[in-house]
Amino acid sequence: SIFKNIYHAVMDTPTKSYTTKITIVGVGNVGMAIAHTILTQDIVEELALIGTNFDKLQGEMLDLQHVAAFLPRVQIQADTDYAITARSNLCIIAAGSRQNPRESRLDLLQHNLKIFTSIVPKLVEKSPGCLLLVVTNPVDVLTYITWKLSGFPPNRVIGSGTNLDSSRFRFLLADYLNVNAQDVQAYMVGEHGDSSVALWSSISVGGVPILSFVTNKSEEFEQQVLENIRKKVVHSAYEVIRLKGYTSWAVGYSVANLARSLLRDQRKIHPVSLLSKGFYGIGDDIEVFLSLPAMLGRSGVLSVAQITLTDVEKERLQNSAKILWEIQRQLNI
Ligand code: 6V0
Repeated sequence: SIFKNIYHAVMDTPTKSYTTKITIVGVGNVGMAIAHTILTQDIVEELALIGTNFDKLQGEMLDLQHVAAFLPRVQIQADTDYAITARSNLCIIAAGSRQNPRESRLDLLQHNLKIFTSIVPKLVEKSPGCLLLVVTNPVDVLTYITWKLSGFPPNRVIGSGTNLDSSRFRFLLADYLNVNAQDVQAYMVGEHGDSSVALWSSISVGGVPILSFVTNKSEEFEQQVLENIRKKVVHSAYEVIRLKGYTSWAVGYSVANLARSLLRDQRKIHPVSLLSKGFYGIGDDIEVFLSLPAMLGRSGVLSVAQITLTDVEKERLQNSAKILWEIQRQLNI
């Protein structure tokens, strides 16, 4: 060796692993954007990639390994065999079909449901103590399915949900107000998709509630502008898909940001898909996952923020829950 090991006689190998490990299932556009972004965040020592095409996996692995000279050291493995996922702290599922331009997220469900029944039990077997983070669409229903298939307590099963919608929302508000998006606090909650709910009542910019200063201007005009921004958020995924065929970078950053909050025990608030029964007037009998602002840490969902909603917001959220519940009732799981 080019290094002389002076501790040879006394060096011990600890049995417990102190490394942090993430598995990503699905190495398509989204899975690889997540993998790439995670590498830039310095949050893991090990990364395992799982897919169905061995050559594609090896190619992606090599391409990422060749970044080693520029980024913190991460041991990267890629295989079709789940053995490489053992002892992961966090497993991210981005496998499955994506919507084509004329398809809604819910149309995807039947196809991706079948894929999940083959993925989730294998992840759980190899990493019984992990957190599960679902990205595949329709993300809310698939997070519910993952929860059912895993047998995990609900705090350890999370969907990326409206974390991405919220960052789109913050970008559009910041663009309109000509401020920095990082100073805009704004949440979209509910379904990641067509029935998502913008929480106008809690938006603030640098601590100034947005509704208090738009009412100083022409209220009706501003309300219309705000509603158009909400619509734009809902349509922006369709727009990106229409233009470039898929979405990748924003979801990559959004999921890597969630991974950081979880694994580094940041106790940050993110709107993510979680078991929502009993919150915000959603009935205890309605067992759905949808996005609410939640505090995230090493144990997954630590708590749910109690934001004061207007009656309209509450009604929209409960409506989102009912839509998902109806869909789930038709599934045979
Ligand atoms: P893609 O590029 O087609 O990649 C999907 C990958 O999944 C392919 O590489 C497949 O080989 C792989 N795959 C299929 N079956 C399996 C299996 N059984 N095991 C392992 N891998 C498998 O799609 P893309 O990456 O663009 O999208 C992936 C999913 O993310 C789709 O469902 C999207 O709708 C969803 N998105 C979710 C977002 C969110 O915010 N939650 C945002 C964007 C996309």
